[in-house]
Amino acid sequence: MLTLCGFSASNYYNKVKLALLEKGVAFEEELAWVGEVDTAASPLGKVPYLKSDQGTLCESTVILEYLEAQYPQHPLLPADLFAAAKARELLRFIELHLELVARNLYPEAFFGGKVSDAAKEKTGQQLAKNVAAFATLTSFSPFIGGADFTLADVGAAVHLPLVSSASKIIYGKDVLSDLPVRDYLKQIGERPTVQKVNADRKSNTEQLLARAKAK
Ligand SMILES: N[C@@H](CCC(=O)N[C@@H](CS)C(=O)NCC(=O)O)C(=O)O
Repeated sequence: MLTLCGFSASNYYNKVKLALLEKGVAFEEELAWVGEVDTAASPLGKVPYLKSDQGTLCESTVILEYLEAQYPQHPLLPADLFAAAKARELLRFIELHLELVARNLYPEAFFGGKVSDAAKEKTGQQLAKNVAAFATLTSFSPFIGGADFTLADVGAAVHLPLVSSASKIIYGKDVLSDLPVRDYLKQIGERPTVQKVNADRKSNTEQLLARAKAK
């Protein structure tokens, strides 16, 4: 049995959770807040990490690749190797060039902290450039990279809402608003798997905020 460790407010945790649900692979969840992580499994103390009969794995994309290879059912990568690489390209873009850049804004956007004006400006410039580049790779017809739901959609489902809301809160404008992201998220939000992830995210976020208040 696989055990997914972390917490459901985390977008990286939800990326792996959504892939497991889409693939129909049985798993259990183990709650591990930041600061309570088993660092033998995740040496940087980050979530998610996966426990399996063979040992533990951290880094969400590594876990996704392992799941694809180990559980071929309901594939989330096309059989054609080039098409699969294109899906990975899109996933990498979303994570590295959108989510990780927007993450600079999260302390102020979501956690009551402060981000300097210089950091906001630099992040805004990077996001503008990266969103324009990202747009050239997307299709939204109907899925983010084309006809099939792939790992790129798994990443998009959990990361794009945060990029949108963080930029909206900090700049008063959603950096993704020129792309059909809202309609796309609405459409994939109809999948039962995405609904489950989002419902768990909401209740876990309430727990997270209550914990932060109590500290
Ligand atoms: N590259 C990592 C990123 C995971 C990550 O940043 N997780 C956040 C929660 S969304 C975390 O654990 N942050 C705590 C920390 O960095 O100390 C992955 O893909 O798994």
